[in-house]
Amino acid sequence: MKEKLEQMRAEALAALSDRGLDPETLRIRYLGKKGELTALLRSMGELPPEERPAAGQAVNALRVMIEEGIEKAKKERAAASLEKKLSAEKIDVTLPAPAASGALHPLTAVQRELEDIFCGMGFEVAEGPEVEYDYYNFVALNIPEDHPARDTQDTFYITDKILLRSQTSPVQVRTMEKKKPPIRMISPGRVYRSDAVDATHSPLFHQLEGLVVDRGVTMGDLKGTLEIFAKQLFGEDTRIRFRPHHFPFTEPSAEVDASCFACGGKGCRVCKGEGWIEILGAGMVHPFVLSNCGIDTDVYSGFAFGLGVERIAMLRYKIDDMRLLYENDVRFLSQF
Ligand code: 2NM
Repeated sequence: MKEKLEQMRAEALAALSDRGLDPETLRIRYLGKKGELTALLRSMGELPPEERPAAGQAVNALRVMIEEGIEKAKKERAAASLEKKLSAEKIDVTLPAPAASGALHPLTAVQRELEDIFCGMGFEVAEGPEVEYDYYNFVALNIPEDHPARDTQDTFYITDKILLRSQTSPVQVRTMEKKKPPIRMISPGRVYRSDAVDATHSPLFHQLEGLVVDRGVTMGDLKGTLEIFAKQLFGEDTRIRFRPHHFPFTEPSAEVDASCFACGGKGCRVCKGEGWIEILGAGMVHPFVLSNCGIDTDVYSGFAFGLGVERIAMLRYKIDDMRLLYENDVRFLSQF
């Protein structure tokens, strides 16, 4: 019995240290129902009773040794196979990205194009807070207390005096307060109005407003600037026209149309038969606005204009529903 045990211990030790052998095979070979150690345990009944306790202990000790050995071998195998899997799946983060590349969102592309046109004419880009004081959004801009734009129906108020800007003109006001003329600036950015979402409205949209203040700035300067802008945006053959309008912050004020880039002015579906497409609002900065900002109206005058970036993007890319610009559906975006 003793010899058998010794022999089995030696074999088991050799088998356990053989990494080629599956630990599960070893378990069956020694500890399974028909295993060698199980057989040995059974055969103990044939021993004389006085030898049984010692033999039992010896067999048990061997069983514990084999069990622990198998457990250890299993763990080593698992660790080795994990290591192998991990090194096979290793990702080299320094490799170049796959060839598929992203693109600018159409709104971003149009905003940059507009910025480039005005920067080419010497304008500087300025930004300002989207959470504004009603002073900068309305009061300084000569927008009266009872003007519909100031209604809580149309503007998102945070407190009595603080709101989400409904236009980017507060940035022009802040610039005029800070800087002495000459000023040539544009302010692109998000604006907020309490509008229900539909094909042409969204509570968040983007504006780009422009401002020029200097000695002797005239309506002629405004027309010339906007003509160059329209030609660069829609093509050299583009013409513009001014229609009288009213804004509280400009006097005189106008709505500005560009000749239709699709039909050249003959009338088509894009311009709804008009031959003209409205592209922006503009005017000579109201003297009240200039003096509110500390600018001497005896010396300086200015023009300003404002346009909706979504509107230009929709014209440029023939998009008929503004919601497409916000939904981020890749089937839409990947067309740009
Ligand atoms: C527009 C139309 C006309 C405008 C005026 C000013 C400021 F601050 F200088 F008075 N900024 N933007 C303006 C003028 C905006 O948007 C349709």
